Amino acid sequence: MNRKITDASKFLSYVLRHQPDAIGIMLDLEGWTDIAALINCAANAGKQLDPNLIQIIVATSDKKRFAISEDGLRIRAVQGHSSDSVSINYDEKVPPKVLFHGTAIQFLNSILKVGLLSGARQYVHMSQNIQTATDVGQRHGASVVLTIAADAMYHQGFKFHQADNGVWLINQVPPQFLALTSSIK
Ligand code: HQG
Repeated sequence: MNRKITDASKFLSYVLRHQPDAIGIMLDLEGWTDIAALINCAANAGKQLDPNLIQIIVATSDKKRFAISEDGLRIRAVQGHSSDSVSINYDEKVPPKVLFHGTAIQFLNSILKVGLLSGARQYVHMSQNIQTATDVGQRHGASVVLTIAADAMYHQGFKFHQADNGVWLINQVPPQFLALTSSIK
């Protein structure tokens, strides 16, 4: 991916997930915003976007971070939000037996003590495969992968959701449902 696309993609993540106020756009509860208004407000803030660049970002995003509405007029981030103005009504979904969460070794003691917390984001993010979890953890330091007893949690009433890009979401994971992945293989 070239530099211009990466920069614009990071900018879109910033305003569509975290700080819409930074450029004066409004996100609705489902996270959607008008593409024309987004382009205008971005330009006023000194960031050049155009419909073609936005289409390329949406189509080429490795993690399918964004979606465009069927009428082509609106865009949203499909998950990863911290903004209070967004409250996506994700369907509840039955999880697979286990899910994985990649984190960095320096967070491990705290996580094993109090569980996985969503922190600044609205949800804890989990993946269905170990490689993705490993990559996610590596963003913060030396990666360690935790196995989440999703099936057991589900049967105890915890609610699981899955965003359109496949990322699994949950409010929190108490420590008793966590294990180091290598130790249970
Ligand atoms: C950790 C990327 C201490 C947690 C990725 C993580 C993902 C705790 C960090 C998405 C903790 C939060 C999300 C506790 C959790 N004590 N640390 N009790 N509970 N943590 O970035 O899951 O490229 O908010 O393990 O691919 O790393 O943005 O979450 O290390 O899908 O599209 O606190 O972001 O996608 O970090 O990543 P993050 P994450 P994008």
